[in-house]
Amino acid sequence: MGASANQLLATTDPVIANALAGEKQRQQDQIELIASENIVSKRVLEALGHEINNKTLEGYPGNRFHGGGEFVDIIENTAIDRAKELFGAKYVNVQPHSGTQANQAVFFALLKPGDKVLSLDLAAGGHLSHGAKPNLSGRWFESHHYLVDRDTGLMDYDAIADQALLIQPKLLIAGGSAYPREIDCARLAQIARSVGACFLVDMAHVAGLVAAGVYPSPLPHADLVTCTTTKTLRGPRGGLILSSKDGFSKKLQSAIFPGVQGSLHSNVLAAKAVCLGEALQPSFRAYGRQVVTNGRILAKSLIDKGIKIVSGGTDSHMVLLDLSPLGLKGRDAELALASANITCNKNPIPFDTPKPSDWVGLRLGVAAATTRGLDQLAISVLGNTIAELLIARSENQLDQVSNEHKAIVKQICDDNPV
Ligand code: DSN
Repeated sequence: MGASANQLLATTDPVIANALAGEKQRQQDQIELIASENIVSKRVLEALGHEINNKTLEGYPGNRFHGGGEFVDIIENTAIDRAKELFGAKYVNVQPHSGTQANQAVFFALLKPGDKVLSLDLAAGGHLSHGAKPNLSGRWFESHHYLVDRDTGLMDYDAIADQALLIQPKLLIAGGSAYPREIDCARLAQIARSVGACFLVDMAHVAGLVAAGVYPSPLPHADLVTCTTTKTLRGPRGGLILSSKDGFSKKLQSAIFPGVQGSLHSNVLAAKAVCLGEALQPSFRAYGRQVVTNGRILAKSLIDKGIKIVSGGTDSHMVLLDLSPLGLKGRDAELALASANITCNKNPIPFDTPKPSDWVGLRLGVAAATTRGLDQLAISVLGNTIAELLIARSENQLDQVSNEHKAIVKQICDDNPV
């Protein structure tokens, strides 16, 4: 029997082997609450680590620029068919290397430099690739952003309609990285139509919940939908473009290749096909239901302990904490949770300062924790633990509690192995 990949690295490249082993152990020992992360199956990992990685191909199935693509063609066509079935799409491109590149391709297909884009403000939960100033999308296009209601933290559709009328964007974008609530895509589609804009929904964070039928699908309303396969969809790092409308496929095919990408990533395509196949199984619907339940339980357990939650709750896997009543910054809160082996990230909240070190938000997500088996009870224990760590940090009492809380987290990790 030949040596496994890990054994080979252990003898030939111990620096990398040790870092990989350390990361694997870290994933077992820490509760992962970064909302964009998940734990993929061994089948997805098998596809990612397969020799198909060695294959270079440009173009699309049946029309490649290199020979020897017959097996990748099977894989790419299967991934497309599965994504169509899962999301009820007419058009799917599975080649984007990331969600950002999927969005870039949409910009490239639909807009000219200088055209106007209207999207959710970054601090209100939008994404860099939706026209944020430091991103190519914000440098090359005239980007405008809508906010959320200052009191409720919810999207204000009347205000968006007024802003769209004033700005007359060519592209209206919904979705992002930190908006925990359902989005009324039917209303946004109507707003887009009223000003002659195309409507793009970036469902990166909620794609798995849409697939599981526990979050409303944007497909019937949006002209185009992009997502990653990484987050709640529980697949490899990469993106998808989907549409249930006619008329975009030709432009989008050439926008991805040769527009913004060269050769495809054959192993990632195989892993996407595997994850999409898994998402079609009944067990994935059960997973999605548990994610949404766990998100609500996490929000409730924090609120019960007096922690302020942006928008007062969640409809998804994600909970956004407003730490300002505790006098804490997101980075301090991130470190406080890290002291008990809980991993998360500082985040801006609506109307927050642009300076990351001063952000007063903390974003938590339960997609990965749910995959490793945490149920309502474990999530509620975790919620109480998080609240106590934050309160202790705000009262400079963290040293007194973090050992006790580390033990609670260890028990949860031991009970739910990765
Ligand atoms: N957009 C980033 C996030 O949500 O964490 C990475 O995918």
